[in-house]
Amino acid sequence: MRGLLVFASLLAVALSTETFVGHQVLRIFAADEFQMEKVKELEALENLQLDFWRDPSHPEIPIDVRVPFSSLQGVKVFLESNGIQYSIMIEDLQSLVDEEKLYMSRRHFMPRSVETFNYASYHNIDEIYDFMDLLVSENPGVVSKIQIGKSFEGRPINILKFSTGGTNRPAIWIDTGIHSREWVTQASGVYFAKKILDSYGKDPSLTSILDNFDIFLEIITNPDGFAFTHSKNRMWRKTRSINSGSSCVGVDPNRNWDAGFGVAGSSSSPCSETYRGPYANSEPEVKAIVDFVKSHGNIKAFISIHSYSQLLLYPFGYKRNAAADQPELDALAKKAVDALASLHGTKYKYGSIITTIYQASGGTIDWTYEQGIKYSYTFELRDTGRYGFLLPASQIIPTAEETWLALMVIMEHTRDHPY
Ligand code: 0X9
Ligand code: ZN
Repeated sequence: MRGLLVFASLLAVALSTETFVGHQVLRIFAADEFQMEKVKELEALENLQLDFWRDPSHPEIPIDVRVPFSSLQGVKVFLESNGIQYSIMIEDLQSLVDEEKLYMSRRHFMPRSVETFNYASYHNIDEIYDFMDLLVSENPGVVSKIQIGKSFEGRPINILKFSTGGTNRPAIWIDTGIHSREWVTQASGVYFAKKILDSYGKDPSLTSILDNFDIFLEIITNPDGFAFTHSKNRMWRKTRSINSGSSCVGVDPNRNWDAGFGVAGSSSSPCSETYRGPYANSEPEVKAIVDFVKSHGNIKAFISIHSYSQLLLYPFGYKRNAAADQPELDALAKKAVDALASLHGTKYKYGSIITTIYQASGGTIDWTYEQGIKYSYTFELRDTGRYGFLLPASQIIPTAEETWLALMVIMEHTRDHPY
């Protein structure tokens, strides 16, 4: 028996893939500030190894947390003894991970063209980088690839540039996957790339946008993290940089920007999922975008795409002050989420980050907004938590196509309101 156990653990080490056997995702309904504080006490206990998929925010928004098997009993007893309601949202996380793997493994043949690429499946970094090359080689007049930097582990950081000419035209930026485990976002990025090319010359609105603006699209914004979600740990969120003095790896790239860096709404602990890093722009993945945005100097809309929760958010995240353009940003957000809902009825909430979810400092769009990019938005795509980050592949296309409608509303408004 002992030998068998030793063998099993050796095997797990050899394969070194994180498993989630017995992990559950609990949905916690903290009814008031007191209960919220109680849940935060849990969050502070690092040995429980809790992974908050959705942090405590308002009493109306449930908290979602992945609990390893070894902590389950304790967490449930704690909640019950404090009278805090919860439900089990995901009974057995590993079975969802297994299903996703199985689905990916039986999907396909190597795509020889952008036409035969499987948009309804999740793909790894090699497949998406190959897709980008195919896209460029099939459409050299409209799309090109630019390497804007290298990740911590040395992977190229590539963006796609869609352009029909001109020099340093005003531009729209879209990024997906800055949090690596939010797989529906990278998959949607792939869909957007194809959609832009299919629409140019056919859809008058997209055509007029692309005749006046360049579009930059970064599909894999956190390449090391994304590779890691495929090879080792499906639930990896952060970058993969080594933290000196700690055995915990990675920085939250959405807490690493130079906007309210270090104030409340991020963690100073390298082991936290919201670790801000040693200093602003410490992550090469963030620095690459910062340098690009600054040297470009003419970006008019910046849209950073996350999942999950079904939200469309604008600045600020690090402070309570309303953005100077709040009325316009709010009205445009409403229009965008209405367009999004028109396709499949998917409901989004919208508002500023700090009022809609929670204080988050050092976030992408606070920085871009303070750089003068008025139309700075963050999406949180599907779902509201049934599957969370493990959204079934069957929802990729519906998610991407409804999101595209919202993106079009923001891009049209940007086109029609030059500043
Ligand atoms: O906490 C986050 O970074 C985002 N939620 S997620 O589940 N995708 O991790 C929300 C923060 C939104 N703020 C900015 N994008 N700046
Ligand atoms: Zn995210």
